Amino acid sequence: MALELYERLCADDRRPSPYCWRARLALAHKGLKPDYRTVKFTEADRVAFSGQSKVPVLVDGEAVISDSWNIACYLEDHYPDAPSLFDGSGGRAMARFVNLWVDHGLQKALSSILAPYALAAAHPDDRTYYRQTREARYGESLEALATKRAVFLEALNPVLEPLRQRLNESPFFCGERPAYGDYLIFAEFQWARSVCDQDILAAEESALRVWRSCMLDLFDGLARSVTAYDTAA
Ligand SMILES: N[C@@H](CCC(=O)N[C@@H](CS)C(=O)NCC(=O)O)C(=O)O
Repeated sequence: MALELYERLCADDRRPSPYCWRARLALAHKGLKPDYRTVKFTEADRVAFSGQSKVPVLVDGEAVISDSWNIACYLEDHYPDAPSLFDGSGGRAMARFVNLWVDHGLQKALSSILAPYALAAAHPDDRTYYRQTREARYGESLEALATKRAVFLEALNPVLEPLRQRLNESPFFCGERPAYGDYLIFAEFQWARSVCDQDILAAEESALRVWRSCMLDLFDGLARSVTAYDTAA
């Protein structure tokens, strides 16, 4: 049956959306290879069949699933014989917590740094939309936001501390092998390397860089295979 993942398309065929990377990696973990359908920001009508306007959207035969968390749960529940994303109900609850922490913590800290870069990485057809929506969100111009990069980088530092400490305990956040918690966190750094020509982890001497490199190697280098600035990460 047809398996299709609708995901964000940016300039130079970039696929930066962290939400879409969550779904890409969850599918790969389950050994599933979808056909990718690309959607620009200004083409929300292309996913209107899902009853909402955002990506990712997964189509699996008759089933249509939007929202990255719903997609992960759908894959876990409908492909139980493939490797588990959560490792049980306690693991699912913990992954949900990581999901919420990433959305409200790590992603917020990164987005102030990345938004100005993401404007240049947006598809040319989407740049006006991106500027208008993001400047409304931040309450200032993207150029004004960019002047505060050093302040935002300093604010990111303590947010990364639990990640550094956890990775001193095991090679992956989820233990000896990667699982959905790793994908949730990695997707943010994949976003960063897709839009920003300056490595967000350049100053890191911790296991975080080693982990990112391992994540880039997963699934025959799935995350390495797309257009990104930081090809050496
Ligand atoms: N909670 C959703 C969020 C999805 C989301 O925000 N996707 C972005 C990907 S770029 C989007 O479609 N944004 C539309 C917009 O900003 O207009 C999820 O986890 O999938």
